[in-house]
Amino acid sequence: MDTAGIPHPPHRVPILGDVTGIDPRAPVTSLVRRVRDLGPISVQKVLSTEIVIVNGADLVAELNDETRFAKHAGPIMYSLREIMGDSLFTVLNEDPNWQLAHDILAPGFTRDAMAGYHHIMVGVARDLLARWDTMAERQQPVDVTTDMTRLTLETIARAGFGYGFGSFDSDRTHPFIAALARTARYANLSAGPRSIVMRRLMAGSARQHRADIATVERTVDDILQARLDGTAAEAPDLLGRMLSSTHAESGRRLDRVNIRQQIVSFIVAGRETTSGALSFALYYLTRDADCLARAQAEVDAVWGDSDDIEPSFTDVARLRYLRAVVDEALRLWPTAPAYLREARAETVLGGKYRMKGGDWAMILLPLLHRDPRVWPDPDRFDPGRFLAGQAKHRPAFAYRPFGTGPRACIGRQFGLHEAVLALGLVLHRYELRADDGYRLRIAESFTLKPRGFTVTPRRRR
Ligand code: MNH
Repeated sequence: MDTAGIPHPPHRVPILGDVTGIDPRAPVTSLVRRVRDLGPISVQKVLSTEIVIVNGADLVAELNDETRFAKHAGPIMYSLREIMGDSLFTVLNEDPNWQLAHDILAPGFTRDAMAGYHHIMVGVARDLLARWDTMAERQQPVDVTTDMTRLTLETIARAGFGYGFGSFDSDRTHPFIAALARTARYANLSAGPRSIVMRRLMAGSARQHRADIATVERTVDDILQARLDGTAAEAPDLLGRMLSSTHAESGRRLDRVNIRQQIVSFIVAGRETTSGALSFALYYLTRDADCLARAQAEVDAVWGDSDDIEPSFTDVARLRYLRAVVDEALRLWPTAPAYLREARAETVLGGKYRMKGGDWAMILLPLLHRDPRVWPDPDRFDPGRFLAGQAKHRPAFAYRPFGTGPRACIGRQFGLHEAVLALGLVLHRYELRADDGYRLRIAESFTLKPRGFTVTPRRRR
C-alpha cells in the first residue's frame, strides 16, 4: 500500500522503524496509546513491514464493504494456524473448507440451537455460584477474570462437545489450558517480523512447545473418543454436527483432522473473548453505583426476591440493561481487539490512499470504538449508548466487536447469551465489593482481559 502521506508515530528509527515503541507484553494497549493522536489512519513500520492502522468510522465502513475488501488471514492468523490449522476461524478465504465448515456449523448457532444450550449454560453458571457462595462465606476475594474463564471454558466444552473440564473442581489451571496458552504464546512470538531472533531465543522452549502440542492433541482425542464411545454421537451440538453432517451441496464431510482443529479453535475463540467481556462488565459495574443499582433492579424485576430461581431462555432477552452493559464493556474493551481487511483488487481508500489487490489494513477496535466524532465523551462507561433507539444516531460501522462480513463471529449469540445470563445470576445473588485501590490493568494475549481484578462477593439474601 502506498503509505506516503499517512502519519506515523514520532521517533521512527532506521531499520527497526516504529517497533521500539511497542511493548511486546502489551502490544495492543501500547499501540493504541501510540496511534490515538495520529487520527483516523496511521502507519507503523515494523522492520520492513508497514502496517496501516485504520480507526475512523468512515474509513472502516469502506474496509467493511465486501465488494471491495475481504478478511485478511494475515500475521495473527498465521501464528494461530500453527495450533488451529484450517479451523473456521483461521482458514483462508479461498479454501473450500471454510464454506464446508460454515454450512455444517451454522445450524449449531441459530436461536433454536441457543435455546437447546440454555440449560447447560445455566448448569455451568450454577457451578460458578456454588464457588462464589463458598468464597462469600469465607469473605474471600475472587479473581474475576480467572473465574469467568472457568465459566466460559466449561460452557463451550459442555454445550459444544458434551465434555466437562471440571474447571470448578480445582484451584489450578487445567493442564490443557496451560498448554494451550503456552503454545499460543510461542506461536505468536515466533511468527511475524521478529521470527528469526525470537526462534533462536526460544530454542530452549521448543521441547516444551512439542510437549504442549502433544497435551493439546491428547485432550482433543479424549473429547472425540468420549463422544464416539458414548451413545450421543448424533447429539445436535457442535461436535455431533461435525461428526454426522454431510454438506448439502457438495456431499462432503469434515475429516477427523479438521474436526480436531475446529475443537481447539472453538475452545480458544469461545473462551477468552467471552470471559474478558464478562470481566470488564463486572469491573465497570463495581465502579459505578448507579449502573449497578439499575442492573440489580432489572434482575430483581425478572427473577424476584428468592435465590431459588429457574432462569428460562426467554428471561435472558428481557435483561436489556445488562445486555447494554455487556455491549458497552465491549465498546471500551473489545476483547478481540483487531481484525484485518485486504483489498480484493486495486482500489483507493478514502479517496486518496492507493491499495493494490492483496494490500491490507488493520482495524484497531479500541480506537474505532472511541472515535470522538461518533462517541461523545468516548472514554466514559455509559450503557445508555446501547439502549433502544440509540444506535440509529451512529454510523453502522462504528461498533464492530464481532468483526464484519461472512467471516464475522459465528459465536456472537452464544457468547452474548452466556454472558448476560451469567452476569444476571451473579448480580441477582451477590453484592459485589471491589477493593477500592484497584486500577484497571489489561492482560494481553491475543485477547484483552482485566488483570488482577478481584471482588469479594456477599450474598444479598
Ligand atoms: Mn468469535 C470470529 C470476536 C465469542 C467463535 N470472533 C470472530 C471475529 C471476532 C470475534 C472479532 C472475527 C475475526 C476476524 O475477522 O479475523 N467472538 C468475538 C467476541 C466474542 C466472541 C468479542 C465474545 C464476546 N466466538 C465467540 C464464541 C465462539 C466464537 C462464544 C464459539 C462458540 N468467532 C468464533 C469463530 C470465528 C469467530 C468460529 C470465525 C468465523 C469465521 O471466520 O467463519
